[in-house]
Amino acid sequence: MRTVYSPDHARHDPQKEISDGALVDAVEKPARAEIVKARIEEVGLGPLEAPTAHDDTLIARVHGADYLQFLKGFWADWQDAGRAGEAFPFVWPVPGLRRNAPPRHIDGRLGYYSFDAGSPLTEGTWIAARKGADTALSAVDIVSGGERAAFALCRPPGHHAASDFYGGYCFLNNAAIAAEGFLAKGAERVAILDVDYHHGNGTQAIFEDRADVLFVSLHADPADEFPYFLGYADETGIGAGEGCNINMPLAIGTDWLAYSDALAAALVRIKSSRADALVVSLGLDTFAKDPISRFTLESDDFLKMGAALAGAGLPTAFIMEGGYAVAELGINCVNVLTGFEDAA
Ligand code: OKP
Ligand code: ZN
Repeated sequence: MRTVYSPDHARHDPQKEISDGALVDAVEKPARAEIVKARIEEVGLGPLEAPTAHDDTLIARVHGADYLQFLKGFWADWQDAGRAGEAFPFVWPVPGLRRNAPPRHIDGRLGYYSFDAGSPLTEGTWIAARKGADTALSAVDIVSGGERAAFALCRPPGHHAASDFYGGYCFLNNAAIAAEGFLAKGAERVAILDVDYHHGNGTQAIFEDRADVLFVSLHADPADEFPYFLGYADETGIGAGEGCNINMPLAIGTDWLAYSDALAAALVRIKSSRADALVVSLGLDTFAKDPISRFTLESDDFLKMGAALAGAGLPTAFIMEGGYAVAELGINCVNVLTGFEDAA
């Protein structure tokens, strides 16, 4: 399998994040992508290729123009305001306040375009995220060119980013952009399967009123886990998209036995959707030793996950999302990809 990778992911190198009431070491680190790259090389998964440059057309189908402008110009604005360190928002326009236009003040704009205080915005965030979108679109190009599958080693992740806000370590929604890529290449319908431990609230929000993109997500019950405010089973889609959003919240402690049942059900739904292509939001934070998550999958289970995904029988773009047990992240991620290849 061919992998798309850019060293520019490392331009997003947050040092600290706000978590559990403290400023602690950031977990969404460049080492995550580097250990996956090293494992790809170690097992000889296939070539590593630089992303090709794509213009903003498909990104603009996913994100608002003003949000993109905010991200692109943020670091200069932050510096103009006399700030030097990593940026964290601290006030949000929740229901009861107004969210009709971005405020002038940088702190107001930070809150306007975000949903959590746990996602450091740094000097290199925009370039890394933008290159991540190119990475996702380049994987779609490879698959559209005839390969059964390709892997986009995106970093930072994307599935929490909605059309006009960031959060959950995510800034541009790479999986959503990949889905738009398949549609632009002629797919009539695309399925997105999100196997990250956390609900992909951004991806859901982007597509929940549309029938051309089916979103299916397996994740920790949001009543007990981030992002808390989306991802419940009764969110089935809106308007034309009714029936095209499927959330499968799973209990804290879920193991492969229960997980694989839910995955099989998700794949049945995807197979019956007549989708022309599959985007997998590939988070590896369902791993038992993940430091911020509470499922109990083991490394070998990721081989079985890959084989199950191949059973959908679709051209597939894998998009890297979360996974924070860095020492085992390369093994777990590449296990999904080799499990897929061996079964495809
Ligand atoms: C991003 B992805 C724990 C803080 C957790 C948010 C987690 C974002 C996960 N104390 N912060 O879905 O892997
Ligand atoms: Zn996650």
